Amino acid sequence: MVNRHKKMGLTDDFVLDIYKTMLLARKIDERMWLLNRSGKIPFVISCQGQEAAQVGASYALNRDLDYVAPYYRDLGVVLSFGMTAKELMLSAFAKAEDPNSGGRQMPGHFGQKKNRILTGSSPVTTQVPHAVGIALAAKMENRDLVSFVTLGEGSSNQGDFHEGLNFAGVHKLPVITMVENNQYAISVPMDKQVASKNVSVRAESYGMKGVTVDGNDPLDVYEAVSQARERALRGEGGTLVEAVSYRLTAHSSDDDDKYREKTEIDEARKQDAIITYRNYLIDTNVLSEELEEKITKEINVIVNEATDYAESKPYASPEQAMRFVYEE
Ligand SMILES: Cc1ncc(C[n+]2csc(CCOP(=O)(O)OP(=O)(O)O)c2C)c(N)n1
Ligand SMILES: [Mg+2]
Repeated sequence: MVNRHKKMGLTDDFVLDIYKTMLLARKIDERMWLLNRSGKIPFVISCQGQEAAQVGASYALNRDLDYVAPYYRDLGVVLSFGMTAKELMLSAFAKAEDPNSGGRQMPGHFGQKKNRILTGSSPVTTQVPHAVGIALAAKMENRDLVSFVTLGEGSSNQGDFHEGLNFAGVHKLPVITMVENNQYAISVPMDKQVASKNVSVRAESYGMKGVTVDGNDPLDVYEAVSQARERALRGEGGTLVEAVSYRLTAHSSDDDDKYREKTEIDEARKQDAIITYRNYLIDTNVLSEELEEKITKEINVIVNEATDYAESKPYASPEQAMRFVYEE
């Protein structure tokens, strides 16, 4: 087995940490589905199938400095940037202590100032011009940081995507845009969304570099985003990264995905990075079965504690409903 991470100059601890964060995201997500189906939380929108892209990309960024404008599936991004399992569960239960919105927003509307996670809106792609704005500020203030924004491939057909990337291209702004191509926009498959072979080719029209990577391979994504970050800091402008994987769950807890064949999902599950990356770590002796058991136990404790904590906390008081809406 070729030890790719060593060739890339990455330590065993670092690549193991990527796996732990991916697994934590998956386990939180799976718990949320159980809570939803047992009537305890109202809504889930999953990261399942996209953890490798999300965590691989995040670990290539400076997680103490860079800004992120994530989209609703980015559990792996926000966990990497310091949001905790407890905080995510508080949001899922819509409790007052939820740092994202105090329980006001649907889950998946991430936002946390202390970790430089920009708050997002429900209309898809609005985060792109926001992230470009951060990149403009970074350039104007001569700060050595990048802004990182994600979206789905379906969302890359919205005007905000074109406007944001065009502006970033003209002004050579340090923004990395990652399209998480999971092959579907709710029920619409990729070939009914986009006529070009892939999304990354659009980069050329914005005068920036575009690259398509295997979204099931965290190291592939890591490499592409690292290079994008270096280019951005050298003043060479933005990059459009397209990470191709597959949406392993229905669009959301309210979607019945009968529009696609079960065999297609089964086939995609064979490429699930939670399995393939785990196998890579076993083959390169980073992970052993004992260590895996220990990690799984630790994550179970984190997820259980987060669930119990969030469930026991109070909802916001009715008087809070108008806060941040009207001047007080
Ligand atoms: C402007 C806008 N149009 C439509 C919607 C409804 N909507 C929410 S998610 C979604 C699909 C987006 O697909 P994609 O960008 O591929 O992301 P994915 O959910 O597959 O990760 C749609 C149409 C919305 N939120 N905002
Ligand atoms: Mg999609």
